Amino acid sequence: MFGLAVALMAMGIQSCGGQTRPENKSGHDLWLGDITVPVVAVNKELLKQYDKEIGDEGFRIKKNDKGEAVIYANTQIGLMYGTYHLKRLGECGDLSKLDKEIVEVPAYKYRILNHWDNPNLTVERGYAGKSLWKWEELPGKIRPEYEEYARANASIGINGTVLNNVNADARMLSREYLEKVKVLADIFRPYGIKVYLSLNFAAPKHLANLKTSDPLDKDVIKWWNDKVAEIYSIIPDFGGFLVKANSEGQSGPQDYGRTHADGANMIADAVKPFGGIVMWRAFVYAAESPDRAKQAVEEFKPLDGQFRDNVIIQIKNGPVDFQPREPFSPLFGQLEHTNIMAEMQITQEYLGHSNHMVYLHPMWKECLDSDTYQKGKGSTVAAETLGKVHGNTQWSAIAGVTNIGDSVNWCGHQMAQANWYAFGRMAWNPELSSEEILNEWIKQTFTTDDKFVEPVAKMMLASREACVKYEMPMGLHHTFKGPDHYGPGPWDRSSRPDWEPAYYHKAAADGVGFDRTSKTGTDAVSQYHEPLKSLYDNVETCPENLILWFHHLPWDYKMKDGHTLWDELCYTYEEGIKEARGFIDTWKSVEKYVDPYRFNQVYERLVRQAKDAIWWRDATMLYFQQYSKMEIPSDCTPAQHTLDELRRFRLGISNYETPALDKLPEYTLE
Ligand code: GCV
Repeated sequence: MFGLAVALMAMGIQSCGGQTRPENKSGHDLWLGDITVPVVAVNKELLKQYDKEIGDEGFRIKKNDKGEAVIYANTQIGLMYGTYHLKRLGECGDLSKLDKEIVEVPAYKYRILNHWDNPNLTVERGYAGKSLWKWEELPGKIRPEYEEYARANASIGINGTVLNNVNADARMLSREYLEKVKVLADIFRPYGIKVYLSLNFAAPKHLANLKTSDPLDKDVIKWWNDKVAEIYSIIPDFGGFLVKANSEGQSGPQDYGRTHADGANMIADAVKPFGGIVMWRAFVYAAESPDRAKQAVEEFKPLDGQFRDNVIIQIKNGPVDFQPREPFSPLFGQLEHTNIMAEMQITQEYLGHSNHMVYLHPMWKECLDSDTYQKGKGSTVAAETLGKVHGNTQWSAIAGVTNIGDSVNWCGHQMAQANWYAFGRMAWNPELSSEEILNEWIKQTFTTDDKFVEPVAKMMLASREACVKYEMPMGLHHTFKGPDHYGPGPWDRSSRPDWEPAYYHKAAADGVGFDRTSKTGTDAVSQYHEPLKSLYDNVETCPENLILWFHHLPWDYKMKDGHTLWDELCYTYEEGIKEARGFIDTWKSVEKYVDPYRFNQVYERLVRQAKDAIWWRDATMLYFQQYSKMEIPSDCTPAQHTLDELRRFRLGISNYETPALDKLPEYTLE
């Protein structure tokens, strides 16, 4: 029997070998150390000759002739990753995999979490309490959570973290805050994690009272060069910057008549001598545009080839904004001479916050596996972002907007930790299936007993598609009420047309859906390469799960199964409701395998999720009914509220909160 040695303790791994359940010092639960590991010997060897195949972060694990597991790596960090891998095998009951040599190398070079945390401890779109970073206590007081966070990330291969919100407070670059950031960087360093910061493009004005922040102004350039040198004198391995510029009110180079390339290159030149990178976001859109989904390509394609080599354009998975289902962003297939990376959202901004159980890996994998056809078949989003399509793998990167806060279970919902875990594992190996990753997480977090693992995995694997069905099926998108992005409100109004649901669903007497076709619509389809362009353009071939993304169709349009579009929408919502209802039964059936605290935490949220599913259907279909004048089929769950009641309902939460379970519309589950 194999197992792990006490040496693992040095890695902060709790190899308990006995029967007690280890606790993190902070009392916060993680997948690490929840399950006992059989204890035997492990040797770790730093290779004397550089092994090119495994590089700086990879490792090999081989048995020696005494039958011990030996981890080989070129670096301490490689040994650490190998150790965590071995621990994972032990906890998942997979030690038989050691019968063959194991070689693991991370796919993406930069595997980065993005925190949208503010200095005042709020977290934008954060649903797990306040920020983990207690800025007011730093640098003096160090909380145990900081190291636990590092261990958790190291165990899944994360090697970078952007500590603050992309809607960036300029103060983060002040000396005062840099001293605080240094403390975190020092804690994370042994775990192979570099810190990065989001910058406010107008920092020269805010922090140094310069008259301008124009990226071509010599004083501005000097200010950034000096600031970057200061940062590296405090944090020698600082990773670089993430930038949201000229988007949603953030300052940027366009304020001075300059381009995104001018802005990004100025920062890139400053960090280049220190080995830093700039992740420049492509999340840009202006209120006047007739189609928000087209704007990233319109702005960034003309700049292709103008960015420095240490700039990576960070692109959200879909062309609009982290909706439950979007087609992949066409920008992934439009740049040839520019580094690109994907930004996934781990926090469930649009998928029920931390009230809903939604396992997100299938959504991310759907994006990474999508073929852009840029250089013919096989130019998948994964291949593009790994740099394989254009033969430039040096800057491969992937980012995930985290769901981590200071709540006792880190992510607000017990099951949401699976998304943090899955993001790391996917960044390490995008080929792993949703099921493989999920099984690992469940086994390490709860139990390896099949009677628990199988039904829970089945339920979680179905959860993303269920969420699409009960929130916004068939390509509907952005039908939320209010900027909190929790509940339905297809009628909602805002200060900008592109912040109103009607901009996206376009429901009217003649039908529903956004016409993005080439002949009658915005021609967004032309941003995709063939054969996708024609596939999406033609209503006959457009996948029905995206049909209302690309087409505006009459309510009585005949779907492939013979239903009218109206009935199909009703029945798809109904499936979502049934599936969400079924999750409660599944969870009840495994009660005896879970401690009461975690059982109840998940149970009460699953009940709310099922109620929210009916709420979504009621609000959307009752609203659409005003235009379609068609009846909801009698074999669907009856509506429990009138449209007027739902329109009057106010959630009253900020963009930093998840709604309390008892503050949501009353619904009865049969
Ligand atoms: C950090 C969406 C969110 C914003 C977020 C923005 C972004 O619009 O609602 O809260 O801002 O995306 O990704 O920059």
